[in-house]
Amino acid sequence: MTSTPSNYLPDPKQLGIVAVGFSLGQGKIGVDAAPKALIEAGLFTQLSDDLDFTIHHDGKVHDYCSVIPSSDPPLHIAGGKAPMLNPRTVSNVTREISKQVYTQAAAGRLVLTLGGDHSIAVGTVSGIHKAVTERTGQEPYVIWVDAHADINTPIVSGSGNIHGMPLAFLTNLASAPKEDPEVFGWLENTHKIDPKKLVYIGLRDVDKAEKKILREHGIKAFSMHDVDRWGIGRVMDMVMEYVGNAPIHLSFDVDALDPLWAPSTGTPVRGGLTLREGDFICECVHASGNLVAMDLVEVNPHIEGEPQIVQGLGAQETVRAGCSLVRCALGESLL
Ligand SMILES: [Mn+2]
Repeated sequence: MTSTPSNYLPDPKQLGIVAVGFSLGQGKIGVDAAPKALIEAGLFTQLSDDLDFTIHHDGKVHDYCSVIPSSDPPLHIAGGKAPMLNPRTVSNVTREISKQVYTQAAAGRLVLTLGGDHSIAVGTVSGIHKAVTERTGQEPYVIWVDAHADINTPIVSGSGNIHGMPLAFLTNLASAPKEDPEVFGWLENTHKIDPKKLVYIGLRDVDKAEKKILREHGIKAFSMHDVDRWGIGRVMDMVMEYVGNAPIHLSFDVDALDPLWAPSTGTPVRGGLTLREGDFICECVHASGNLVAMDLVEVNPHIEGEPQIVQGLGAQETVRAGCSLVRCALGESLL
């Protein structure tokens, strides 16, 4: 297999992996078990043996117990619909993740983070942004592949689950709440990302307040409507044209895929991407030579999905889909 040269990595075959066993950005247990399931399905072997990566991994799935407070009551925000859930926990854990990915990216490695729920992106996006900007002088664009926009502010969030808010904090639409400035206070001292350097693909379940945010800030978004209209090929042409030659952080929520392909996830939404469309997105990002980091999140091996799915198969299929997405982003090609 010939490998694509990288525009931003000194040696594109050096891969840093951070395994994040964290689920408290949402309410369902099991998403913390994803890294173990992905590793047991052979992901690391596929990356090292088939795709020739040298893997830098500490051998652990992190649970971040040492930074999780013993008590973390819901945080009521003035004017908010629902209190933020596990606010200090998510803040502390994402701060650690930010340091972990920073260390890997500052060493010039491609960084793969295996989640965990999507709240962990507060850590991955901030840490990658800082390291890549320092190392290359260019700010990365974030390609966010997801059924949801994950850009609720704590005031408009209807659930209080922080996995629906990471992009609000990362883009500075939300900042450390005055009710407890420690919550994401650490993020105030890092770079925030420009909402113009964010592109969505796969949206189909966007809250009313989020639609307003996307419109008002001119955030680039390709919904499933666009995929239907143009096909995934043309959508990816437009995405890559928008991103230009900047470094890319791909944050892939497995719920972007239709539940037929990825049933084992906390908030499935019908009418999503096929597995091939998901793989195609990853192949296009790889082909640009600009990928510097990837997150794979929201695989929940404890959820079996729709009742018509044969017992046990849902989780297995979702894990397999996740491995496929990662391999495609990291250079696997059909021919
Ligand atoms: Mn998400």
